[in-house]
Amino acid sequence: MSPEITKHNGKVHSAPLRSMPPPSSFTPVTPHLAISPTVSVVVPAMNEAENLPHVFATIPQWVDEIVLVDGNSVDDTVAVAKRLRPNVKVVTQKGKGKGDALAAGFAACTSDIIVMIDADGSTDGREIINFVGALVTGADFVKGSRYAAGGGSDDLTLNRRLGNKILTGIVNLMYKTQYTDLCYGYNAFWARHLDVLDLDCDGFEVETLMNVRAAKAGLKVQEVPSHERNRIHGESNLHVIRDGFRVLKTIFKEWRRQPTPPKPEPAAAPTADRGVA
Ligand SMILES: Nc1nc2c(ncn2[C@@H]2O[C@H](COP(=O)(O)OP(=O)(O)O)[C@@H](O)[C@H]2O)c(=O)[nH]1
Ligand SMILES: [Mg+2]
Repeated sequence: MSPEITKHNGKVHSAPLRSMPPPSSFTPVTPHLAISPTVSVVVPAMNEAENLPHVFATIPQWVDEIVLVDGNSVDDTVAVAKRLRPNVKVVTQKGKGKGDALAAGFAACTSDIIVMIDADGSTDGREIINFVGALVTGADFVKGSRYAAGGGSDDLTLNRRLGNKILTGIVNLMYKTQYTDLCYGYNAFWARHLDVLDLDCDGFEVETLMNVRAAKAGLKVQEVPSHERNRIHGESNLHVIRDGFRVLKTIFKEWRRQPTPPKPEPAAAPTADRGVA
């Protein structure tokens, strides 16, 4: 609830609201909650035709825009996406890798909030509300965590678990963060912070880069619990050793980089109050 709104004797006093958008600009997202910002969901997908029906079925209808970033798939990924959601925005990535795909997808988004989920069925679109809820109540950047209370994973092998734990520990030490999970593909943020993230990497180090840059810029980062499922069809494109080293290199490279200062929240733009009703 916005600090300007007070409740007294069961009555809501909403008199001196700073920049409350008109009621018509609020979208109901649950029976108890309506939000004013618009929401884009970015889905990087490389040969995920079989998984997309499951993934798209979990994305709530109130999401304003779905951006599918196709990694030059050789299956029917794009055709299936268009059949499922005729208004899906399809972006074909020019380079290679998940990082390159996300950068292209983020650049194509037109909403106030950007959420990223995977196309393999491991991340559940029904959790999007938790990420958006954290953003509209004050967070700048929201990380899904499989290790926060209420989270979990069916998809973490022993190697991945160990690698993620060590890499998370290094980031926490170097950047004074309290992250419980580093290499997870479910995150959300206000689009105005794209400059802070300034993605310039190719591969699976992308989530680490985002988490480190968000911390270095002093963004208000919040973790929400998330449950990762097994990919439904197909094989993972991640190689634990190769990609683990890419993550490690990213962590150390970022140490020397000057952070980009975040943009302040706009005071009174039409969709800018990011209010909750
Ligand atoms: N567009 C695009 N998507 C990718 C690429 N590499 C991985 N992805 C997608 O990123 C998500 C996570 O990849 P995945 O292989 O499942 O890695 P894992 O979840 O770490 O095992 C899936 O939706 C993939 O289809 C890529 O090079 N381009
Ligand atoms: Mg996966």
